[in-house]
Amino acid sequence: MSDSKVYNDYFFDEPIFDLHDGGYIPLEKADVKDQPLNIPAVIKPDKVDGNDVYYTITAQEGETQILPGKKTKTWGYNASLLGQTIVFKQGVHYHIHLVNKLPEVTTFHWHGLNVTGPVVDGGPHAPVYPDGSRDIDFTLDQPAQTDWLHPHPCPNTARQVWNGLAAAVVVTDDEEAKLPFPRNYGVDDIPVILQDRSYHDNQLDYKADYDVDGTLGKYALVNGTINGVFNVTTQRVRLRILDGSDRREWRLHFDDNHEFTQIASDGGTLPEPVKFTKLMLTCAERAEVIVDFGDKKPGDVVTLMSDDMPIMKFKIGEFAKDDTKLPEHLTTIDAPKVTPGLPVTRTVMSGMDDQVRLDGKLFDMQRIDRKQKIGDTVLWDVVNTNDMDGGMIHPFHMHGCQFLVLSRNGKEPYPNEHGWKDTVGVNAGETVRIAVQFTKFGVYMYHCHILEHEDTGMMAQIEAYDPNHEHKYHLISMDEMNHPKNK
Ligand SMILES: [Cu+2]
Repeated sequence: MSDSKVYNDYFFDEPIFDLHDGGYIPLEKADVKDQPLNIPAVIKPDKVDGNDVYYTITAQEGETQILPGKKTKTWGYNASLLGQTIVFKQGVHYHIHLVNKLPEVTTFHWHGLNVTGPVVDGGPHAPVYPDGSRDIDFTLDQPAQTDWLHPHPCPNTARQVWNGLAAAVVVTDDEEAKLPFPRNYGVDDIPVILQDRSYHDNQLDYKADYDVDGTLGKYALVNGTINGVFNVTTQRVRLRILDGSDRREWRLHFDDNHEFTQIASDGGTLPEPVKFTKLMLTCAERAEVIVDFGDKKPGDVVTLMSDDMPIMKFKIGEFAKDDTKLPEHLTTIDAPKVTPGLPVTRTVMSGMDDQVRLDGKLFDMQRIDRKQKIGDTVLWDVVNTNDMDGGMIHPFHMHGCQFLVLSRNGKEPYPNEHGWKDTVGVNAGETVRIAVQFTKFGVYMYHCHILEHEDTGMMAQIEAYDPNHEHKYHLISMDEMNHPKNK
């Protein structure tokens, strides 16, 4: 990539951007004073024993000061809202005690982690009932990346995320640690969790705001803060941006058109840094970017926008000069060779509203829709048919793997899609070809990550199998998940 190339494009198909349909709710400016941006605390381990690290993660109710006046009843992981940030290191064996202090069943899904399914992965087959707990353990064996923890209980994922459950997961490794990236958490390396909510007398009311095509809120929140301000004390700041919304796409840019450099996507470091002035994320996608404020002086304010609405500010303070340049080559993606002789897997996302389907069907927790052998690399054509009202972008997510995006309607993927991903926004009428390899056995979900589409049933299951070791799975029904016989 040439050093000078700066992209000024959101790339996705503009006619289906999330602002044209009848139910679209544009962001509004909230009548809330600027306030410090919430930086979630990093979770502390219960115990460290050599290479074994123990955590307790509790899904809990709480209250959060979001708007002036009455606090808002919210949910979070070890926090009143969102969650403490969980930092994992490649190669470490983690033991996690999952506790549910919510009044209803939930699950703990590790979005982006390659762990066995369906239980450790935390989909709907791994319920944790109120006042109950579950213990999982896994050895983290994937590269540095930004993932996230969120609930996944069918059909209540969207409401539980809306209530506040979402935590940033930061994976580190020795290779990424050598790259000249900012990595001082909370100082020059911060999560930017993008969400939108409306409030009713300062409270959330999911039912009132519900939209079957994806629930939107009128106020933008970053890390749970409305009109948040981050004090910049270093020349370069790394933002771990996550679209943690139920439905909203974010079209990000700075008010002064400041450029920024993407260094990582969902599954970790990009092969080459990509410079932008605009970046669009669809639900559940992540982008790590570095913003170099070297051209700013103390007192300057740079505002991050989505479309025409300010969503947070960077207030420039004193900082030491740091003109560190990124190398042109960041990492090598070891693309697995496609296994010869296997057909292309074709999967179709169709419809809008309550007509959304995956491969023409609604989700059934007790049906295995596909199988793929562990270690095989299979081409998947992920299709978004454009059969209603001009269509919409469906963000396609797979559990249990990171995939490579090979093409969009036969053309090159977007310039920031050359790294590992677990979620890809598919335009209406588009076929996105991806290369999929599972490394762990399990039953995994794949679905649209507009959470209300997922809850409606735009989801299916694949078994990643090891022909030499048969695994039996107890696939519970949605009824059993929601109404345990003997919890
Ligand atoms: Cu969808």
